[in-house]
Amino acid sequence: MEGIIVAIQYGVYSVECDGVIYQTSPRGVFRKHSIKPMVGDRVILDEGNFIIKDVLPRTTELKRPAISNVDQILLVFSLSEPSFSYYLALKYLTYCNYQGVKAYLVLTKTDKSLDKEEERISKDFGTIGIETFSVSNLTGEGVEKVKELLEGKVSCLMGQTGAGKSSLLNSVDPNYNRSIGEYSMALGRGKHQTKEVVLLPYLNGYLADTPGFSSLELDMTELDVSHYFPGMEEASLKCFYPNCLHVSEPKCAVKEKFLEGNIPSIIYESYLKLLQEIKEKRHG
Ligand SMILES: Nc1nc2c(ncn2[C@@H]2O[C@H](COP(=O)(O)OP(=O)(O)O)[C@@H](O)[C@H]2O)c(=O)[nH]1
Ligand SMILES: [Mg+2]
Ligand SMILES: [Zn+2]
Repeated sequence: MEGIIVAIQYGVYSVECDGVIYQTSPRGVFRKHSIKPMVGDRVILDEGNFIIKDVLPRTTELKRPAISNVDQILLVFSLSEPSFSYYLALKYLTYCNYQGVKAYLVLTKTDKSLDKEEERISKDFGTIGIETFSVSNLTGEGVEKVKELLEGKVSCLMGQTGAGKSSLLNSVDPNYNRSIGEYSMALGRGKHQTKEVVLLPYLNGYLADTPGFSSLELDMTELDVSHYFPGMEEASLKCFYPNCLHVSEPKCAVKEKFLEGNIPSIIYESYLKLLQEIKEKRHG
């Protein structure tokens, strides 16, 4: 019978089949062929001993967080503690694009935003085709809109520790009872509360809570970034030089679009910063 791996904890694989959770393990032969089942995998359980006997082909596969078959990613960023970073948000968005998974920006802690910062951010990201949702897990404002987005999909929450991912899950359904990390002022960052990837059932779909991380190492080249940075995909195909990095090359369609269009300069500056970071990492 077919099921889905919803959690892997201490070598125990939890597989959900028609609402029933089976605590099982993969067939020994997987290890020999170095197939490592992951959370999100659609699997076939043996009818006799309930061992995982087959892993069905994946539609998508993310390494960090390790999860497969995700339909959409909700990039959760808080407006304060930690404060919003255009650069980080764009870096994550580039990663999602590169992985071929549709991503949305979810801004949390609107109850703490003084100058309606979320409206400006939402407008800025709209110029590069990114849809933004704003929520407060404290007042519940904006949560209904997020719920609509989740129905019938496998959605993965991603973002910095302390951004409010687990809180958002509890806002969506208090029965999840996800443990919430206290944001530590002393450390300047939240404590790791969510330790592993888990899939929670939600209205004909699933929601994945993931551990937050403070840095994201992109396994991408400069050329990858120059193509997958949000808003650049289409224009980058029209640049005169096929390997154009959109920095100072002539007849660059991306620079034209970004500098002459209404795209805020902070977005193009974030691109240059990301490009520089990748370059330094690759060339030492
Ligand atoms: N004021 C306010 N605090 C929030 C909101 N969302 C989360 N928090 C707080 O932010 C901290 C980190 O939340 P948590 O959900 O554990 O973040 P995670 O690490 O992304 O899962 C906790 O102290 C939450 O109470 C919000 O919308 N408004
Ligand atoms: Mg968490
Ligand atoms: Zn270019």
